[in-house]
Amino acid sequence: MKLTASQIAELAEYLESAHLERREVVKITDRYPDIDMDDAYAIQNQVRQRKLARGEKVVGLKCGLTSYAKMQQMGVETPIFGFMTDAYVVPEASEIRMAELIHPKVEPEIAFFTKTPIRGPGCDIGAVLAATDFVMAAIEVIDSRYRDFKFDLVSVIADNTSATRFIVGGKATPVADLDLAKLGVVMEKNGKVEMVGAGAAVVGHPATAVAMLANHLAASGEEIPAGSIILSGGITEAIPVQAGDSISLQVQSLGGVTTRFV
Ligand code: OOG
Ligand code: MG
Repeated sequence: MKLTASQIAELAEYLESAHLERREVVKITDRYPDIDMDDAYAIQNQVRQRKLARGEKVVGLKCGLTSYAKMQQMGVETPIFGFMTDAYVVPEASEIRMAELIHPKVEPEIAFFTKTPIRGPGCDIGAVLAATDFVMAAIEVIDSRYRDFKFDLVSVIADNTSATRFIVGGKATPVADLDLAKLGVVMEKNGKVEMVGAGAAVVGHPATAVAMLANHLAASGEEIPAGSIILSGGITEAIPVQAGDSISLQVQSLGGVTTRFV
């Protein structure tokens, strides 16, 4: 770790205030170029503590930069992880107010709902599937607190991996008869196809991303709790949205989910 406890607390306040006040800020490495991954997760943890103190409840966790396209773009080989609170949940087919966000983008994901805890180290696809109650189609809305949505790895980890909203929908489907790697995904904006992909774009298999999350948590003695929602990571690049845009995601075998920005 390169930062002191008070620097970590200060940066958590800096990022959480930007989130609450919906404004973009200079990325934290501009001021502290030596921040390492442990510092970054420590800042994210304090952002989480601040939200819990505000009365929010953690409902799930997310994996990010799991698609080969995004990883290559960022020059990284491991995904990043964040948390989601009840304040990030958007009911299916309801509207998302642009006034509550900075410069949002949407991405297609597969959401896992856990029925038993998932514990690393050594967690693999099988352990994840065995602990999964069902999967659903999900649209994640990401909204980096950094200026122009530009950041480096440690900055985005500290900023809770740009987490802000998510919508799940379609059919809650048990995984037993699904091949998640082969599921086709089509995302439309205003009725026009914008992104196509398949589950395998996420580290070969979306459940692998969840296993990596469990193994990451194990390093600090934590686990994925039962009853969690896990977003396994964007299958394609994220697309920017504006007021008036309708987004529709179809995932093969899982059905569709829609949302609208106003
Ligand atoms: C970081 C979060 C990425 C995903 O699914 O890859 C993410 C970002 O690109 O802002 O949620
Ligand atoms: Mg995502």
